[in-house]
Amino acid sequence: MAEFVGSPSGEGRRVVVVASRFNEAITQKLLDGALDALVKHGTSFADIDVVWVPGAWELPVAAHWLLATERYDALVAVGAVIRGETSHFDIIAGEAARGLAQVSADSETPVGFGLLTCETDEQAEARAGGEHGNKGWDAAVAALEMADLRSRLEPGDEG
Ligand code: INI
Repeated sequence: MAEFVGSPSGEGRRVVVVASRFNEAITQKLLDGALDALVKHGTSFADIDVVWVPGAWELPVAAHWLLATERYDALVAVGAVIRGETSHFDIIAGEAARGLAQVSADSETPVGFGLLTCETDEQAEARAGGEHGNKGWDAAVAALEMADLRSRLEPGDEG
């Protein structure tokens, strides 16, 4: 039996964080959490790019452009869709999530999912450095773990 698990080491990894500006008070905190996680796990600041888009809807296409450059080992997407503010919450949240999953699968590159989909501002605050942690941090750590797992699963690396 062989067992594989990635380690969230950022050393030598090039990572891009795509942040959506809608609900920026929240998304800035998610971005800060993601950057903090990347640097604390060994990613060099010089190897991190940050790209802003208007809203969650625009996250997938920006992710697609960025991963098509083949410059990055992982991408972290952060955003906040809050139901209280929109009747098309389900469309934006659902399509952003679906689009990011598709981009990750198409590019075979890890995409950390730091998109909050909440009922209220309070729920979003709680997940952006509040009592439920920081989902930007969590998404960045997951992306690093997956980038490492990908390296371990590459043919010829099975020991
Ligand atoms: N974008 C978000 O990221 N969060 C939201 O809560 C939101 N609301 O409420 O509408 C939102 N809308 C903007 C959308 O993502 C696009 O930027 C916009 O429709 C232009 O394409």
